[in-house]
Amino acid sequence: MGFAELWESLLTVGGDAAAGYRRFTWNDAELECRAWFRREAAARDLAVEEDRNGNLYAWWSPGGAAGRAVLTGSHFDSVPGGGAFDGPLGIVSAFAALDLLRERGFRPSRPVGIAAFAEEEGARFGVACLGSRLLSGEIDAERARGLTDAGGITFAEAAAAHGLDPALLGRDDERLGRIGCFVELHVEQGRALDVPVGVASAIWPHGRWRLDFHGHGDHAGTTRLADRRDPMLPFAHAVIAAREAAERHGTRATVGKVEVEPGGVNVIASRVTAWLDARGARDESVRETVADVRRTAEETAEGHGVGFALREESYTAVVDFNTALRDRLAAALGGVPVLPTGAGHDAGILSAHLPTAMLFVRNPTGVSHAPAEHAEPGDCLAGVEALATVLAELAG
Ligand code: HGY
Ligand code: MN
Ligand code: MN
Ligand code: MN
Repeated sequence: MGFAELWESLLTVGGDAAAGYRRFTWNDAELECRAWFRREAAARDLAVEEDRNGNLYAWWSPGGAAGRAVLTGSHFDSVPGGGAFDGPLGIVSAFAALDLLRERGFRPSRPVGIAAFAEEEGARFGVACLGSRLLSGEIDAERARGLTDAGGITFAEAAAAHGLDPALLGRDDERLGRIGCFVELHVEQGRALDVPVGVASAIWPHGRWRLDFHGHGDHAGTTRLADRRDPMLPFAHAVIAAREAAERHGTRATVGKVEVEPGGVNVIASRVTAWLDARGARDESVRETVADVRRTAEETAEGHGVGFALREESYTAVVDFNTALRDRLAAALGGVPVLPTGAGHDAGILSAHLPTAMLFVRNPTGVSHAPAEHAEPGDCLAGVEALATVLAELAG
């Protein structure tokens, strides 16, 4: 089956392209993607496994293939209102690349696997790359078990409902020992590529911080301004401070999610919870950005008699991809651009545990995490060819 048919067969799953996808870990849409994965793997006689952390694998291990596997793949889950390509492109391209290699009579000397990592966006449980962090031990299993979704369901409860044993969540040495390297193909999420395919050099440091503002709920009409302890005000200052700090430190700070309680039009909020996403080319400039936001939030919260707390929820230092592998792939592809990204990926998490690399496919809109995210069919095919070349190079 060619890429286009594979892509079409997956694209119909997982929500409304126009309004954006809502594929959240183990919700109906994401489960349909997982079922798609199992069908396509079975159709190719690939052995399917789901590991203790909810990550899926399809293995191609023909007779004679031995040694540590070459793993490719990506994730199915999306951000709320996300695009079609972020994640799924890497998985569909992996199946299409295997089809190409088989059509050309290629037989790998080592196993080749396709992975679908769980909760890469962290859109349900709040921590990005949760599946690959658990696999590699980059997150404490007890902390992961306690993560909750918007409905108050813990990751442990959701994992159990999915048939996993929550007690087993965590680092999987045996599985990691079976993987020799991981190469993730991903749609480029900025405007940096002007040719179909590129290779990643690095991932910017990036993190997520939770800001809690505790005020005093009261009546919007009868409460004098002098008597108010309105958490909305320090929250608003913090949002502006994030933008100003980002301009000052050359970083990218975003507040894209906020929860207000109780959320009544005629009610002064009692509490506001917001999340700060901050990234930049250098660790210290990211830290300085967050410190500036914290300072403004603390000062304005105090001035309004509002309690404030800031908590780091995840942080990933700069990821410099394995240069030998990166250069080997760029050479195998005949010399393609090598570029950094401000987007986080499972390949970034795993890079501390095994050689990893990333291929980027051009995105003409440069938009990501929104319905306008796009890759042209010709560039997708170039991505599949590049991935097939890379897999043949590494598993030959
Ligand atoms: O948030 C990110 O950078 C990635 O798309 N998960
Ligand atoms: Mn993403
Ligand atoms: Mn992604
Ligand atoms: Mn009333």
